[in-house]
Amino acid sequence: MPMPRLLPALVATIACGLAHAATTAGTPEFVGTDAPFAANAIYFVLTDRFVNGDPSNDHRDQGGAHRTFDIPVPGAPPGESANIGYLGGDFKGILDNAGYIRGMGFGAVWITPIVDNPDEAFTGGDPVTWGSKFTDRGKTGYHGYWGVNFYKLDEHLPSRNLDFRQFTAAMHRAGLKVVQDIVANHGSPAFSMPVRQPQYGQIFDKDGKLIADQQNLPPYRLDPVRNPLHRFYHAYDDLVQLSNNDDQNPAVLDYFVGAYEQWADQGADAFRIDTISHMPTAFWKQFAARIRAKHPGFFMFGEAFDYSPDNIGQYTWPRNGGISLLDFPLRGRIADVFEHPDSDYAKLLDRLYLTNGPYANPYELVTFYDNHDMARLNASDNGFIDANNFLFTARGIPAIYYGSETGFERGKAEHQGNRNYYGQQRIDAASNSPIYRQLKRIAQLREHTPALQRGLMLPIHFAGDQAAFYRVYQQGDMRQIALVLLNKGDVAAQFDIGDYLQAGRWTPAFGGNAIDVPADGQLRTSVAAHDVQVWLLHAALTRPDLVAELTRLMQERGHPER
Ligand SMILES: [Ca+2]
Ligand SMILES: [Ca+2]
Ligand SMILES: [Ca+2]
Repeated sequence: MPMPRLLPALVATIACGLAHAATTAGTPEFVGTDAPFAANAIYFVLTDRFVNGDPSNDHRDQGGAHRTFDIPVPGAPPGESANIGYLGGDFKGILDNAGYIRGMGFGAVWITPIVDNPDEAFTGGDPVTWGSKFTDRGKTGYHGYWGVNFYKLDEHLPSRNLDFRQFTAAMHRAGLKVVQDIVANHGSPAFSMPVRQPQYGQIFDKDGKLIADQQNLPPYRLDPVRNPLHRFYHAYDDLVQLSNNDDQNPAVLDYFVGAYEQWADQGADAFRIDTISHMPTAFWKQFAARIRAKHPGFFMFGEAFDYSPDNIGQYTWPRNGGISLLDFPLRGRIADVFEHPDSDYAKLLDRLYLTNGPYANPYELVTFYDNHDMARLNASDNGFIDANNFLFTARGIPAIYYGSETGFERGKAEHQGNRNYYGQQRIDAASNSPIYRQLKRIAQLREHTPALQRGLMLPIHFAGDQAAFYRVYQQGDMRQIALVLLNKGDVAAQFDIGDYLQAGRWTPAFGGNAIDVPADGQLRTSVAAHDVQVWLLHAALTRPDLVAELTRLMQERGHPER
């Protein structure tokens, strides 16, 4: 941190003066974020593992001696399985279930990378065994993160009359935005193969011309000075055997800006950026500026797989490109709290960073409890229900990994079933799961409640099995105060809320009788075990201590360097 400690206070003082000047004219604005994308909750699909909507694009005979379809991970215990081949999921499978996803209360679907990946299983690296990490031998590009031509769709994804442009258009008609997962740090595994394999370590341009080739050489043997095909890469390694794109080479930036502009032009609504911390912020600043020059306000969030907010906050700052992030630091605490019934809600509090935190805007972070790169949440059904009740009411943009709505493969890491095929049958039976039913209830509430999407968050009680906080959205004609009460205990809990409670008629969002709260009164209610209540008041803010606290939250909302 290059800034002296004094400066944040100075900046806050200036901001305070500005906010004051702006608000004297009318009703003050209390908003967590104005980013339109934050209105959506995200459903994250590993496309190949969701639903096979079109068997004609499965390419089951692909790869010859290194075939690519249906490759079980060896060493599975009885009754368990994992797979490192393609299993057939495609655009059609997602589109066929757009109603299922939309109906659950999601407004966006994040899909794994769509670009062309190698047509053989990889023969280098370390062998994939049950539960192993950072092993790739025998694996295919079913996950999409091993791009070889970033301008071309992988052949497993589209169907007749369903290319990417047609897919995004159909998703939009179904009320869903498409978040495209993008990679710029690396291509495919590029060395350690016993015999060189086609496409691995190579990159092709828009016209199919070879523009980079690691030639199965270890990075230190690359010769970018003399060999033009080596110039795309650093001559040192980064992640396992993956090629390491040279962020200093302007041709690399041009290539990726061109590719991802193409997909944005074809209807991608937002980007999730893979391995963002493996490229310097200078690269991302230029990348974001060029994408947004054509697509103003284009929302992007990065994956910096790091639980330290000190390390990752910088990516969100405007001077570094203003790219939001997956909220890893909060994710760590969410897993701690909801995997362990005896945990304390207070553990979440200090990872919210609601004032003077490390992020440009904590309300734009994408919040989650698991994904494809870590063990799925290892919680009971009640643990999932409690986690979802928190995720969909607290600050941030919730992202749910496919299958979590039924507790699919809970606790399982990558080569233990984390990425298993979900399939139409499980989707059709999802409503039998109590996790699904409660998720749908709270996600639909968020969908209809601006304060829960983008409102300021004011915590009032985080202790033991209970949490209580306000979410406040006051802008233009919209004036909404939500009081959220969470109980993760096994018995009903009494809440007596008086702190900052504005007088008025509070209505329970899930139905029931309103409560008329007098001035300096209390809202008293009992929240059932593993349940949530949200009370709403639609009125301008008048209670002085509440207004003062929200004004402070507003002024100190982001990092001083924002
Ligand atoms: Ca298919
Ligand atoms: Ca391919
Ligand atoms: Ca790198």
